[in-house]
Amino acid sequence: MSQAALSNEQTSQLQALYDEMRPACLSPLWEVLASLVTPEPSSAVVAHKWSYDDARHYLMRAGDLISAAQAERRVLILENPGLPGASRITNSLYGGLQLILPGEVAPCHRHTQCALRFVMEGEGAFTAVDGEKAFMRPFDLVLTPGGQWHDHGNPSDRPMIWLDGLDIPTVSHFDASFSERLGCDAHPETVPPGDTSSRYGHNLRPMRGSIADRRPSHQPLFHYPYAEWRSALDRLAQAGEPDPHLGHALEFTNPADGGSIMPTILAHVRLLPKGFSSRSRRSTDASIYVVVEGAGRAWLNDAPMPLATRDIMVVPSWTRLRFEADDTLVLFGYSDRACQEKLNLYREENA
Ligand code: 1HN
Repeated sequence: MSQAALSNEQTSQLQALYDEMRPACLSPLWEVLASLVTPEPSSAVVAHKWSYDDARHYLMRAGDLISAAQAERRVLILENPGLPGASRITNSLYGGLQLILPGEVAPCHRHTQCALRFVMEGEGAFTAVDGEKAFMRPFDLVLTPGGQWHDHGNPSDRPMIWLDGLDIPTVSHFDASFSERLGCDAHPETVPPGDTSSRYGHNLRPMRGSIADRRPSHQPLFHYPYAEWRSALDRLAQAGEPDPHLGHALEFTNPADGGSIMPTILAHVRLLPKGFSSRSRRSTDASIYVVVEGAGRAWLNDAPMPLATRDIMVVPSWTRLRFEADDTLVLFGYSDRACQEKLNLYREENA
């Protein structure tokens, strides 16, 4: 509503009108316009950090009480404190910590939602995508793109824990969710582990239309091993100065088109050299960060957030953010930037 004050008489007559029209499913725009169309992003999402050890404690307790098969997926949702009960870490994205104990399986299913897995702990469990196993190590990134069958298994002798990042709220927003179970624990093995990385992981792809071109053409690659991204980051750091706002930063790309890993989610890693202080920036993509290595702090709208290894932090849209690295700080991050760019919504401001 504009600033011009309403008379008491007007207010009470309007209120009577609102009461009368409510059963007809009509309501006045002028009462809500300012909160619908804000001059800049205004979010219910709040900044928050989960300490890995605290979350792990509860996850292991859940592990004592329910099996992965019983739960279908044994996951603790990282629920944004500003969105209680909404099963989301930001308004568009979901985050959770999944535990799979030695010998367990998480049965095969597929759904519209796109998922990433970022390994927090353990080695030797696998995610199988369309019947191809990707054996996972700490800080590997594994994708289960929308529509592709996936199951998990842990043949190792240690618990395996990873961060799940999905676009569940985005898909819900469009009421476009489909899912189905395969009806057995594991998809029959289709190819040996590593087959997709051999075919699509070296800036080359099987000739389109040839019999070797067997993966979905829009989303072929699904394993981005830590050993590869970490050494790429090191080589980038040795090659030049850090970007003043981002440090040394690399986006994970989809080899099909050079764009983001999945249509709704962009993921990246960055390295901030010891002693580096980034300049402040803000962007419209609320982001989730995992501290892979090192220690330091983030400043969110001038409030400090200490960072230690394996901490998980969520930063709301349009929050001024900068980092200080006490030790070489390595971060993994994911956000809905890929989706916002497609909708021409993405904006950033570098101070
Ligand atoms: C899912 O498919 C997985 O496959 C994990 O590991 C978490 C949360 C909601 C919907 C689907 C998985 C999920 C999920």
